[in-house]
Amino acid sequence: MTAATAKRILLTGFEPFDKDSVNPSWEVARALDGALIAGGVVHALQLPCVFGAAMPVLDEALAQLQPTLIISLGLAGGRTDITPERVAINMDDARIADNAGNQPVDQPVVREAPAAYFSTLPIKAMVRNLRDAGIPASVSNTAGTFVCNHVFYALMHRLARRAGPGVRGGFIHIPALPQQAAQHPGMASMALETQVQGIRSAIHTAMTVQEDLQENAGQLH
Ligand code: PCA
Repeated sequence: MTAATAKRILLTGFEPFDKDSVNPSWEVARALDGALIAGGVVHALQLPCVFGAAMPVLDEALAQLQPTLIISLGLAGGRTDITPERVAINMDDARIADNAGNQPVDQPVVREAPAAYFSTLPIKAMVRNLRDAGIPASVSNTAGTFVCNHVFYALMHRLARRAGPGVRGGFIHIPALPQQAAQHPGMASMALETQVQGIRSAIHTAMTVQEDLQENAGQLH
C-alpha cells in the first residue's frame, strides 16, 4: 500500500477561538497529516471558527478529495476524555461570538432539514479501543450548539444526501492541552502526544470496524 493507492481520510481541526492562541484540534490534525492508517492516508484541513465560513472550506475539500472517511475534530474545553459525538442537531445557538463576531441564536444550520443526524462512525468501538490503549474516552451525546455542532450537522447532512456507499463521517471533541489548562486552574487537559495517539487509534477503528459494538454508553442526564 502506497500513498498513491490509499483511500483518502479527511481530518479537520479548527483555528483557535475565544481569544485562545492554540486549538488542539488543529494541532492533532496537522500532526497526523500524511499518516498512513489502515490503508488510508490522512489529509489535514484547518477550518475557520466562523458560522457560514467553515462549511464552504469543508465542501471544497470534500469535492476535491472524495474521501471515504471524514472526521472533524474540535476542542471541548473542560472535558476529561476524547469524546466521539453521537448526534448533531440542526441548531445554531452561540453563547459566545465566533471569530467573525457572529452570534446566532436559535437558527437552523440547514433550513427545512431534519432535526438531527447520528454519526456514522463506530463510536462505541472507538471508545472501547481507546480505553484498551489506556486513553480516557467516552461517548458524548451532545456536541453543543456552537461552530463544532454546526460543522458536524452540515457534514452529516451532506453525507446523508450525496455520499456514495461506504463513506462515513462524524465528529470527535477533544480536551484542552496542558498549556491551556494552566491558564484555567482546575481545568482538565490531555497531552498533545496522547491526543494524537488517540485520534490515530480512532481513525484506525473507523477504517477497520464496520458494525459498531452494542455496548452501553448511555447517560441518565
Ligand atoms: N470547539 C468549538 C468550536 C471550535 C472548537 O474547536 C465548539 O465546540 O463548538
